[in-house]
Amino acid sequence: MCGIVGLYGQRPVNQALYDALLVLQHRGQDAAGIVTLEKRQLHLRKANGLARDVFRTEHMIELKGNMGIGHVRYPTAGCASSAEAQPFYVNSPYGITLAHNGNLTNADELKQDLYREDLRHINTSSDSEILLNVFAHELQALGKMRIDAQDVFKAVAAVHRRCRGGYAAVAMILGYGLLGFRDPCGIRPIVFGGRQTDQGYEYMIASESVALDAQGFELIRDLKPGEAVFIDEKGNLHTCQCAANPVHSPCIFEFVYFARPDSIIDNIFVHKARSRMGGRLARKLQREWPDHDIDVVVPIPDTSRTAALELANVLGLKYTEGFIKNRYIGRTFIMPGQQVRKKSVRQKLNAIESEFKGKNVLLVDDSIVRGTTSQQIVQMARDAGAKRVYFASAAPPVRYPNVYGIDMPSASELVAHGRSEREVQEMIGADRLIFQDLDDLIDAVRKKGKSEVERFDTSVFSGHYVTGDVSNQYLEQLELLRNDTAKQGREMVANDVIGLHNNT
Ligand code: PIN
Repeated sequence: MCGIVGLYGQRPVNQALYDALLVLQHRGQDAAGIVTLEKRQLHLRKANGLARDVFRTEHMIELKGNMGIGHVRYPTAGCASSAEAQPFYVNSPYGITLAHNGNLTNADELKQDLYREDLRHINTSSDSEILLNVFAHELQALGKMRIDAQDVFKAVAAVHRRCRGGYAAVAMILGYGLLGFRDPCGIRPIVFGGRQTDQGYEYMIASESVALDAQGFELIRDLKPGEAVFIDEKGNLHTCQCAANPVHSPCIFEFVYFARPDSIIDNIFVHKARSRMGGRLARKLQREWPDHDIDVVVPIPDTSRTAALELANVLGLKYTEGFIKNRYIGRTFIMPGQQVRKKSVRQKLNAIESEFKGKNVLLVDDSIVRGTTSQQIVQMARDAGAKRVYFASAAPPVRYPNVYGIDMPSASELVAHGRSEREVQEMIGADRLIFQDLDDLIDAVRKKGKSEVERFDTSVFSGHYVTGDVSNQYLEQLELLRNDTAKQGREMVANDVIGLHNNT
């Protein structure tokens, strides 16, 4: 999962892009990058780290120009080296730079085709570089000295025909304009908006509407699945449906956990969706456990608060903040050759004893993924004196890996993979565990059928992949790439190269 932003401005865009990346920082803390366009010259700064660490005054001064794109990375495919920070650039045709959120499920095949047929070299293991080169090749294949918006859309249509998976992207084509596009299932979110300034009209394209809000851009709308928007050099907006059979299937996990609660995705308020999740879960609890003995509802900060509050309201139970999160938890410094020390949950969260002592508490979290933090938190509640510790998850059990750009653990590391709910309850050590039902989650997000969304990508819960082309062989490869042992190996290589850090 990553955050992307593109800006067509009437004045320098460096500060506005930086501010947008800060607002999108929750989508990725691994690396950040900005590229701006000044006349016919690109200025690029990208590196590993948080946006605030990557961009110093000396970099900002160099990021000149009235148009630009930015990216914050959360690694999905590929390793975590700074060479994979985005945006990526190709000099031909015209000079194109691109930033991408998502994951291509046919990246290996595309890489081979690019090499053998399109005679293009891919220098990293990032599928974003692949996406850029497919787009560049298709634009080049038109064989034109000068292009217009329709040509750009033809190249996007070809990208949709060749690429599989989830992708939302922003790109700049030198001498032509700013482009945004979304995959034919609309899995990853992307919106665009505008604002009037004294100098003229400006456009922003971004992963989440919150990036627009923060700078006074009016949300125009989400890109439709398969759609592209193009703002030409003169500031004219062009839009086009570039996919043959778009079926809107946004990722439901954005609503469960990843997106900011103050964002609106596909016309759905994320905050409201989370609140409805709490309501649905409360009604399930009432149905299945009418004679419960819960004294108090305690959210596990931060995401679950919205659902936990509504759950407590519906059940008529007391809601209290029993865990305090350390906002200043920083990076773990490691010395050369030393293993990364994982920060324990106790360093991030601390229990307030008075809220637990002698009580039957219902802990609420947005989801249970690995179950490792859930288990530690249950133990913390017991240590703080809780009589009984119950646990509620606002999402169903996560049983399958994500292949569309969310950095989920491999299947074998998911606590609910191949386990019953009862077994998960035992693993995390709770006295009782209640999960949201998938139908309830869908209804909660869709506002009981009122939204235009046709269906959601619910693959991490159901194992059903909306693009219909995810083979067992692909999932097996993913298991090898993503399991902890593989990750540790890559981390050590990356640390040797960059000589520092790891944010845990
Ligand atoms: C964390 C939100 N949320 C908490 C992420 C823990 C799963 N975990 C997914 C629960 S925050 S575990 O609120 O945004 O800080 O199941 O993997 O242990």
